Amino acid sequence: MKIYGDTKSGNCLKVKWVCDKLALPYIWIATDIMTGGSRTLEFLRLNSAGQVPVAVLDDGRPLSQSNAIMRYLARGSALIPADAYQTAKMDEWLFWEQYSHEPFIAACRFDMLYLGKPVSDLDSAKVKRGYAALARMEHELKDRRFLVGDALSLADISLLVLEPADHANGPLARFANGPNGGVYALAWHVVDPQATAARLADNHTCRLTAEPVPAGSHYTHELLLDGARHWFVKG
Ligand SMILES: N[C@@H](CCC(=O)N[C@@H](CS)C(=O)NCC(=O)O)C(=O)O
Repeated sequence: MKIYGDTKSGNCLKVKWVCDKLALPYIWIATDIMTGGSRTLEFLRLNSAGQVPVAVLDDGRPLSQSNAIMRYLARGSALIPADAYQTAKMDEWLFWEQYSHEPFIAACRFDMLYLGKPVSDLDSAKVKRGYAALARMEHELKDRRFLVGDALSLADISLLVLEPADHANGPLARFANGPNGGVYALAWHVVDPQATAARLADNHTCRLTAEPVPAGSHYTHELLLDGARHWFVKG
């Protein structure tokens, strides 16, 4: 299987994490959306929406939309609850993510990470809606570790938030100190950072440190990927 993606994109990382978690083999095709990588004729044949991620199955059939890809890849695994009601609850979160979380959180991340905008230049309406989404997650996770039932599911993976180190004081930072370490702590259920670093080392500049960063920060681990810094809290 091939995955066309950009490691700065949360939607692409969602798919990547599912593959890594389930040890599914794949070839990562780095696609730079800022230089038209998702607008070439070849790419548009795979996804006429011109967006990553796209998975191309071994028989050549393409599949887009991060949550659809995750759902396909994780079929039959523990990442999708066996119980029909619980599965529907997972889907409830996935739809909510696309409508009420991703358009705001991902948009802010895009502006900061891709366009290099300072926090002060972010669209305040989007920041506000992003806050609201994270606040709801914090509330839901107050007394439990997972969004659905008592096990990790695609809902948790879809709603993970990565906060680039450069924006640790940014609009989303205050959620890092939430109950259970906040939504950030979920990352550790999904990503084995050592294995991820080893896997990515072939195609990416990737370094993992376990030094406390920075002094007084809630974060305990740092992953450097293609020059972008991702911080994680060990959950
Ligand atoms: N709902 C889609 C969103 C995909 C999406 O917005 N992809 C962005 C990167 S995160 C992209 O490819 N943008 C390039 C463009 O729209 O030209 C999903 O979940 O896969």
